[in-house]
Amino acid sequence: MSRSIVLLGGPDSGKTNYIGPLWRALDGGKGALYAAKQPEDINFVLEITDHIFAGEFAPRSEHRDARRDFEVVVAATVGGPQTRIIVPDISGELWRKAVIDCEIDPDWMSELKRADGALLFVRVDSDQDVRPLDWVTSRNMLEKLGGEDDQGLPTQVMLCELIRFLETLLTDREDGERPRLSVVVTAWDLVDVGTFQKGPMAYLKREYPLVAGRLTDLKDLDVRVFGLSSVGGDLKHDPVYRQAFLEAGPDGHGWVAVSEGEEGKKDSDITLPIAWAVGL
Ligand SMILES: Nc1nc2c(ncn2[C@@H]2O[C@H](COP(=O)(O)OP(=O)(O)O)[C@@H](O)[C@H]2O)c(=O)[nH]1
Ligand SMILES: [Mg+2]
Repeated sequence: MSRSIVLLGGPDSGKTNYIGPLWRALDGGKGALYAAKQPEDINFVLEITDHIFAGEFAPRSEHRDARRDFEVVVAATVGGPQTRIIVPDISGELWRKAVIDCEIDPDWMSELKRADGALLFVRVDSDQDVRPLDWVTSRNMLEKLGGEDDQGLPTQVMLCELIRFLETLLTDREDGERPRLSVVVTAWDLVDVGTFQKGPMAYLKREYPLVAGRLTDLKDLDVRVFGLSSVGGDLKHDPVYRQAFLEAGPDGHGWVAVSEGEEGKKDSDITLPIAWAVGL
């Protein structure tokens, strides 16, 4: 089995809190994809689901030196073609290097070159957008960007660079089609009704116009935008939702909002952004 898909996103974009519910969905096998093998680091997944089952988001990893990549093998049907889904645990420092010095970590680079599809995570209301973080605070970068006032810019610059990497590095699919990129707007449960109905692409156009423009221009990638709520609501700030979540049991709360004419519709299959990137 040679196919792989990478899942990327800056720090705090919702990757870890997707992995837990994703594993439960893949293991349950009710969605478009199921898990063809147990993940090697099943403890990592269990640590995440422990938090979520207790009605909390999994916290950010404290020990940044202990890198924890996640990998799971998925398939659509028993005995059908398998794909490795890889979520590299990329530190703020590595992001900074990639964006500022255009220097990608060799392991990460070879993963990208092997992959024929990707998911890119962007989170709604990420406080990392307004609160400086390691890959944004670099004096170097702020100087390069000019204004320190435009808080949205660093994230956009990072995302645009990432899209450029994906465009040049991802490999063509076996069927000759362009590599697929699922752009996933996470914590989609946080947006207001109007924003929800306009859909995640309209959200990107408003909040990240450079990124949205870049996505519209892409020639070498086939792009689709999804809204995602890994746990179905705001466990941190919405006690009523949290209570309902705890009472209903741990699984099946997450959903995906699909773009393109079907905005406003929730699908409970959170494997969909991966399934589309795989080519289903
Ligand atoms: N409302 C809401 N917030 C989420 C969801 N998923 C993640 N978050 C928030 O995003 C934060 C960062 O998520 P995390 O998975 O740690 O991001 P990572 O750094 O990319 O692994 C969490 O602490 C939550 O506050 C979701 O489905 N809904
Ligand atoms: Mg994480």
